[in-house]
Amino acid sequence: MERKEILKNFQVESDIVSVEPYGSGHINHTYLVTAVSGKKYILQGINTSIFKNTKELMENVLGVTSYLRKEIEKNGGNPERETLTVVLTDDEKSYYTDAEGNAWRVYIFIEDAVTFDQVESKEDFYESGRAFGNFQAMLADYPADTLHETIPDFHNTAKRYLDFEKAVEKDVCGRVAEVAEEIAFVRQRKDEMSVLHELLAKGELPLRVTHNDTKLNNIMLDPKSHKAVCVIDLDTVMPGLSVHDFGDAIRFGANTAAEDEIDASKASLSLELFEIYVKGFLEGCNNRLTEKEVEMLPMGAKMMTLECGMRFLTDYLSGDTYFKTTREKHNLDRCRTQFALVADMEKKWQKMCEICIK
Ligand code: ADP
Ligand code: GN1
Ligand code: MG
Repeated sequence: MERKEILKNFQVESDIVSVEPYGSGHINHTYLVTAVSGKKYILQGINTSIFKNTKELMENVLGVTSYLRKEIEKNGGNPERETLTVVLTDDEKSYYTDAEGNAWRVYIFIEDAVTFDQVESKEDFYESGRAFGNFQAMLADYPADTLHETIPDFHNTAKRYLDFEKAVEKDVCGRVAEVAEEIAFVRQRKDEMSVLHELLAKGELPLRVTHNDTKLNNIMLDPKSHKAVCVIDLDTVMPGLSVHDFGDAIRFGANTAAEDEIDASKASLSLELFEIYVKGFLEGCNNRLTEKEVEMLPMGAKMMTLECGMRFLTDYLSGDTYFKTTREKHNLDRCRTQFALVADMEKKWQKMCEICIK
């Protein structure tokens, strides 16, 4: 269905002049919408093959954003700018399903704020850490049992490993032979994959409301003040581990190479950025993390990097059906940068631990 037609079902201004593809997310189909008045919106086609239950997904988004709105007001902030605002449909629904069954939603566009696909300044990275930590702190008393699990076992690394082995076994594209080295890399680290969940099961790590997708381009920063404005991409807000939120941000932002760099030898952990992020994240969490959580931050970083690399590899083996790709072997390149980063973290392990517990 034509996108301007889709917008007619939402409470947006009627004179829309343009609808352009926007952003570099790997999952949803995002468009920047501009009205004659200059008012802007974000239109998103929700990826329903990944998020199977749109109603539950949007219940989470509305629940979390209305809670955050109150928290932000309490702190004297501007909720229209500091959290996402869902624009409802004409019949007051949070999303619209078109004739082909595609689900669409609209957010108010957050003005004078940008997202980065790589760290351009240390201060920005520190700010992003503070904001993701603060996001967790603000949701500390959110009724977690009302949240739907939008993607079950999202950061259950051991379960992700089983999915990976299934993809190896099926080898639907005949790509297994080409990635023998990467497969061996994963298998060598199999035993570590359950460590964090075991600590959770033993009650040594607490279950919190977490974001679960804390990469740098899921946070908007003010380009003038360099302050974080808004945490976005709330599709995976679910009960989870704080160390995973920390770790996913490190995986993306403290890597000296882009996630999809073709030359994986450029990937390494910047200990300087790691240290800055630790500081920002701990401050943002209001120093509420338990001693065990702080001790496990390096493990969170390593597991998120290994898990993500394994997910890219699984997708490559399965014919690139999950993550958006724009070139051949895109997922394989992504996998290789993640594994190179894991290997570098292993070399720098001692330093990473010292930084966290000092
Ligand atoms: P995906 O799940 O595909 O990553 P996101 O929700 O992260 O989708 O959106 C993709 C990109 O669109 C973001 O990285 C950001 O640049 C931009 N974006 C999303 N929501 C907004 C918004 N409300 N205001 C401004 N830009 C936004
Ligand atoms: C996806 O949606 P986006 O692009 O912010 C993915 C994350 C991965 C990331 C890798 C719902 O994030 O889990 O870490 O790509 N999101 C989902 O870049 O699978
Ligand atoms: Mg995103």
